[in-house]
Amino acid sequence: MGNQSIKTATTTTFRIIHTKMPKTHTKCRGTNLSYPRNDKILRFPVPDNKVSWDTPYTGYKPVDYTADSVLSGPVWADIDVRKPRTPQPRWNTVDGKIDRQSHTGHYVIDEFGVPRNPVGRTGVRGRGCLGRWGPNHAADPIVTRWKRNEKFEVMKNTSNNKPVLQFVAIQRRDTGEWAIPGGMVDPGEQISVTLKREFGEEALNTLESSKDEKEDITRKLNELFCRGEEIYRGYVDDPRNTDNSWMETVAFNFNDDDGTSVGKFNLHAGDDAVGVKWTDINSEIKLYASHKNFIHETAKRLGADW
Ligand code: RP5
Repeated sequence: MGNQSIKTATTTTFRIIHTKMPKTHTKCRGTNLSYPRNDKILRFPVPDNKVSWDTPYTGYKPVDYTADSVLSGPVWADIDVRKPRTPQPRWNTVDGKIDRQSHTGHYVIDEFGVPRNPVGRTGVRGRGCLGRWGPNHAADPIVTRWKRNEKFEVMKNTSNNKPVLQFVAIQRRDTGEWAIPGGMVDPGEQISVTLKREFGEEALNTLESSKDEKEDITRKLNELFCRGEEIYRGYVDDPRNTDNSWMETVAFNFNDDDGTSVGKFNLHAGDDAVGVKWTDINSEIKLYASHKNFIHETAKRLGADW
């Protein structure tokens, strides 16, 4: 599919660019790798050449694991559809308000009657700590500004003369890793709304702001977020992924080009974030899941140093 523009109900205009499926995943498989938030659960080893479902892997015995927090039946989770006489979700479509479509295309339903990870084996069956069977949809706001000195001049990398870009990174409470302040798309929610909500909650702590502060933040966010550039749409190499549940995202870049809007905000970590900062972008950064790829793509698009 080529590039196209969409208009949402909030008249936000985004340029959409479609991206390809990753060839493999690395953060959700490994030897001696325990599952996030439960070090008693060890992933069954999946070497590079056994990731693909097309390659036979005799003796592949992934552990079947779904966290108690998911099995207890919160609103954000599906029921265990593998139990007999359980109503089946409508896979590969919008099922009521739940979007069960994958950005990667049509996914396969496996021999246990549940979706099969489109990238390949992970060494864990079940849902792990993800709520949905199949794709779990998220949205990632990549908010950027140019790095400036005291005179407000854009700073450059002296070795290649390219301007240095910064983005708002949050530190995740669960793994301690730095990440884009993304979050899950609520059922029926527009991505443009998720992007603003998650950025406000995690990077500006709007959940604890006063009414006046919230109004000011909302106005500035509306101005910046009304023009976004789609960077990525698809599978996320997330450490929580399993053979039957995986993360997908739509990542948008919002660049405060002249540094006069969000570039001047006081950042405050909130919700699931324990830290927040403007972070210099370069090839050395280490980030959660496949977020480094999205940041690299953003730097390329804006002609920034990498
Ligand atoms: C990642 O998990 C997505 O890219 C997004 O940043 C994040 C959403 O999950 P939570 O932060 O809500 O746990 O895969």
